[in-house]
Amino acid sequence: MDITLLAAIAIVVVLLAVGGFFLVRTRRSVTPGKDGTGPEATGGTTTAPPEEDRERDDGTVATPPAHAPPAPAEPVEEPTAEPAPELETPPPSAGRMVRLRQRLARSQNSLGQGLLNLLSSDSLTEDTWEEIEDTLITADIGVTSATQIVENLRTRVKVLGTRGPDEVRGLLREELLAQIGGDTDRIVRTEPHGDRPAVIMVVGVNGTGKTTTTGKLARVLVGDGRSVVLGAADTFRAAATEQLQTWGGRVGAPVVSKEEGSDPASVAFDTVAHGTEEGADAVIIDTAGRLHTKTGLMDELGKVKRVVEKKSQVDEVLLVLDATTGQNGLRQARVFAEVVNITGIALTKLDGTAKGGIIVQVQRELGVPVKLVGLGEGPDDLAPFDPEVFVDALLTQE
Ligand SMILES: Nc1nc2c(ncn2[C@@H]2O[C@H](COP(=O)(O)OP(=O)(O)OP(=O)(O)O)[C@@H](O)[C@H]2O)c(=O)[nH]1
Ligand SMILES: [Mg+2]
Repeated sequence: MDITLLAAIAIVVVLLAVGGFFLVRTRRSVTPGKDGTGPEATGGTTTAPPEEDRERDDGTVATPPAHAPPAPAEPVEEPTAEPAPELETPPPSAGRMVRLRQRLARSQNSLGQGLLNLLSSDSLTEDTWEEIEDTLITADIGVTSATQIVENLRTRVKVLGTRGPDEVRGLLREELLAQIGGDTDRIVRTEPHGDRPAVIMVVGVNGTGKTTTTGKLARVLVGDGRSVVLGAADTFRAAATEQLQTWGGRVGAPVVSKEEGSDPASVAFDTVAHGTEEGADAVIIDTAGRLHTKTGLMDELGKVKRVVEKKSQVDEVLLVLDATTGQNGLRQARVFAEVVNITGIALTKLDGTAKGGIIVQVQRELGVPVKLVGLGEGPDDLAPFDPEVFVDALLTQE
């Protein structure tokens, strides 16, 4: 009889525990930065605050899987924390582009060598100048800039008289640098402001490299000794969140996320809130890929930014452009600039195209500088853009 009563009580306790568990399931989750420190890394599931209290949520740990076993009726020992995986130490931002110079030389060298050969021809005929202009245009530098470069070179070659290889290289270097903007301000605004972090949004069409760039940028910042919180505001696909969590986990950057289909603006808002609570230096918000031609999706992006601005100023809106898409990239850039006021370009996949001239064209068209360049699929293949290193790699004799 006693045993039956005890069994009945145990069943009631189990049912209550399971019911309670589903009632309090956290809607926002923060995947810890896996460094074993900070409140997020305490392990286990914690009680979610009520919806209206979300902002004060200390962001404790992810939602458990729906098939989690019911909570045991009797107290059990606290599970021992998993051993913290070893965190990676990415290289700092300084010197990255020099380190990746070979990649640039490999992809852009044909342009540089083509121009140098033409300019070194015994006689610079009308046809040669035309060919020089065509070479520049083929490299996506844009007609206006190509014409300007050729005009300047013609004048300077005339003044110079003789043309040794060094002179020719020097002239071309100067002209290309002038078009790229040797002294343009390309600083990515990642400095915190008093008690709030720098806020960076990453936007662009599908597959350009947004998530990768977000992850790589987090590594750049961590390499420079900064603390970073990532926001998975691509809520279209659960895989997008996982992708970002992998990046964050490797360098100890927490990732704020919500279930698939959630409002991206609310994830972005919560990311800034969490970054502020944590005293992070910077938050980087990854957004879903969206076609610039889909008005509804572009409106949604505008909303994400406006909602974040209720919490904080947005310091950077980085448009991620795939260098291999050429003119189409420019069309995308124009529409994004209208909707969210782009402050910088991250030009990816520059390792996979000889059309590096797009840097010149996109800056000229948008009046927005290229700030970062992606030079490979490796985790540290993102570098602050340095025009001199770029032009020198272009003109390197292989
Ligand atoms: N070679 C090369 N590949 C890159 C570079 N940057 C990104 N990629 C690759 O581009 C592919 C797409 O990258 P993602 O970061 O997933 O692109 P995304 O813009 O987030 O994609 P969606 O979220 O689906 O819109 C991946 O295979 C990346 O490894 C780069 O600089 N060089
Ligand atoms: Mg993505």
